[in-house]
Amino acid sequence: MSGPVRIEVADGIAVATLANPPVNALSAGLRAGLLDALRQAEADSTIRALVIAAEGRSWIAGADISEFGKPPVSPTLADVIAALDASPKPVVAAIHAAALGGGLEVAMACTARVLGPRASLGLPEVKLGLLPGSGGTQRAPRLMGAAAALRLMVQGDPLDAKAALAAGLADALAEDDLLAEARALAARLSPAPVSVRNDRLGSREAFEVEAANYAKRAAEEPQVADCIACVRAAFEKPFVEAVAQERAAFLRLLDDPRSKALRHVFFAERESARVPNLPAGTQPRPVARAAVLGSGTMGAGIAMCFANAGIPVRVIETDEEALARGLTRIRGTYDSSVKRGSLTPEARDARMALIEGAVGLDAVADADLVIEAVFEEMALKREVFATLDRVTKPGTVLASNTSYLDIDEMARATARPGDVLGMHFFSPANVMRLLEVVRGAATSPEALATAVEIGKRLKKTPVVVGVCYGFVGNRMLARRTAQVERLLLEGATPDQVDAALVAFGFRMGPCAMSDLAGLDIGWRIRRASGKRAPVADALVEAGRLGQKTQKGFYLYPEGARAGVVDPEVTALIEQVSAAEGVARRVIGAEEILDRLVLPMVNEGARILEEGIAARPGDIDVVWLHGYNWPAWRGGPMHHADALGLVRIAARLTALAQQTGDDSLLPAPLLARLAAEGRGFASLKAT
Ligand code: 3H9
Repeated sequence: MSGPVRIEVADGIAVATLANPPVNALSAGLRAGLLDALRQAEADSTIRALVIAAEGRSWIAGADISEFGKPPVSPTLADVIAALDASPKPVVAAIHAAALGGGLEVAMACTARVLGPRASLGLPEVKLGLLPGSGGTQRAPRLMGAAAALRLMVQGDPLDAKAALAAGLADALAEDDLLAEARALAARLSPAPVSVRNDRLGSREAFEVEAANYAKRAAEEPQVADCIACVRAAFEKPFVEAVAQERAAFLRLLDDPRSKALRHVFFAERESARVPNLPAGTQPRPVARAAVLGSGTMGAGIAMCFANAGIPVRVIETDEEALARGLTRIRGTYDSSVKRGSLTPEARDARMALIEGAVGLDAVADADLVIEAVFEEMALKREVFATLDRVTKPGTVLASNTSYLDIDEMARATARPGDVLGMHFFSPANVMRLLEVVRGAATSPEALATAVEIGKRLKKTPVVVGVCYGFVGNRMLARRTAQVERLLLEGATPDQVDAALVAFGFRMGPCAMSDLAGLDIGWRIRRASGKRAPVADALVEAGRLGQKTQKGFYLYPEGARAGVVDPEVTALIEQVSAAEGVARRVIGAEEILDRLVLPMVNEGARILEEGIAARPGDIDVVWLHGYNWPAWRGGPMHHADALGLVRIAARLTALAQQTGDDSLLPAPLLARLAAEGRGFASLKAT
């Protein structure tokens, strides 16, 4: 049989093998193939039972997410599941790998489930802003109990084979021959639909206790509230009515902008990992050893990323004292993880054993990749790259962790600019997932592929960007920071500015963030480039450097983490406004939000037009993983599309007029797309 489902019959048992690469998503073809297999088994009197097996890295990864929002194509998943449920012959799922979402729903509609050792079973729909929509909210409670089923759905993380078996989701674990065991089980079973059993639901009390754990999330995430309501319906309604409730909730959530944003994120994250314009067949160079220059906050964090990934790394400093400080810093971070219980002492020791300290640049000689994290000063960087060129072996990838500076200028300090690129980690480097991989004018495809590959090995989300001041993330952030300064000068207070972004979904506002990072960082950068920010400068000059001095935009009495409003700051800002000749006024939350977010979108449009980012989704991924943009808002460019570019262009024009700041005028690309009635997402197709 052609198509994604192959059927073989032997000894009265039919085995339907699914092959729909890469992950066996339940596309229309796979659904039709499954239904055909079921019909064939039903119609053929020589077939006693059916086994559903699959090839590839997943058993079934769930519904085909790319079909969501498009007109439904028959047969639907509901049709397939209804047919499984009503099958007059037993059906056994032989699960060798991930059965997720709709995949697990298919498995749960079978008579029994046999797992291979690498199987994993989960209902991750909440992560896409959805709930299991093909009976999962009713069958999972009937197999594993309502409380455990709710936990599986709300947490969204899969169970491994042993845990799934222990939870009651599966009937057997096959250590050797999965198919043989599934066939043997199929031969002796009779059909027994999960939908009609209620013996394992567990107590209503236990379920309500579990549900109470998610009260806060349910208030913020509609899909969590729906999971709770649907599982509760398993106690209160007949199966068919509860499934109808689940279906209605699924369709409502599918249309919710928050789910659309989360689905966009799913695809944008995967697309950003594909490097644009890389010649076919480009191979990354092997990296067995790395070296990091500098053991300050960034250098130490980067070295830990390598050790965490099992890659030996040498940390290089200019003198013994600095090196000792750096290694103590690393050890201290691991020690706190051990104290928190997130790392075992053995794992800490194993990681520390991969980190070797050395003094002097000669120690990079055997490294396959060197990342410099020295002071942000071009003259120093040039000197470092010139030396690296001399002391490293041919083919070593030479990377800078600079946040702003020109990679091409650093590359020109070497005789091998093809090996030079940027690897911009975000602080804290051992925690933040974003890695901006900066492609210089001369960077070779192999060096670029190596940096991206190593980023994946470090469990980062690499995004390839071009050379410009601040690359993608910091360049856009600068637009927001400039607006924070203007808003404060014109009448807003730090807590009003922060509240607007927190209400939008950020965990922290920009003023609180500056206090955390230290106001002196921006101050030093401004001094070096001859720029001013009257409010922020005045705070630094008054000794208010942020949390480390217990006062910045806010007060931090006795080292408190959350700042409190300080009337002294309000008075100071008012003085600065007067000195700058800026009249203060009350600024509403809506204007604050527009002025913080829309100039960033505008800069994103310029970044796209200049080719600094290849795709709007890449910009979104940068903001999601480098700056904690709320995932359910999809990233700045997705958010812009959701708001509508016509509206944004009009608002930016009005803001430019109101403030006299021409940089707020719509960027040409934004203006053009708005005029054509298009969004950033449409750029993919052109
Ligand atoms: C659902 O089931 C709803 C139902 O309850 C009700 C329905 C009515 N659809 O991640 P990878 C693509 S909601 C379409 O790099 P890995 C992915 O885009 C669904 N495409 O592989 C990528 O494409 P490309 C619930 C999908 O080995 C390629 O496959 N299920 C889907 O690192 C490889 O993906 C989920 O949420 C999909 N469902 O990880 C599970 N899944 O190569 C989502 C993947 O063009 N999937 N693709 O970039 C995953 O978590 C991971 O993909 C998985 C494999 C763990 C399976």
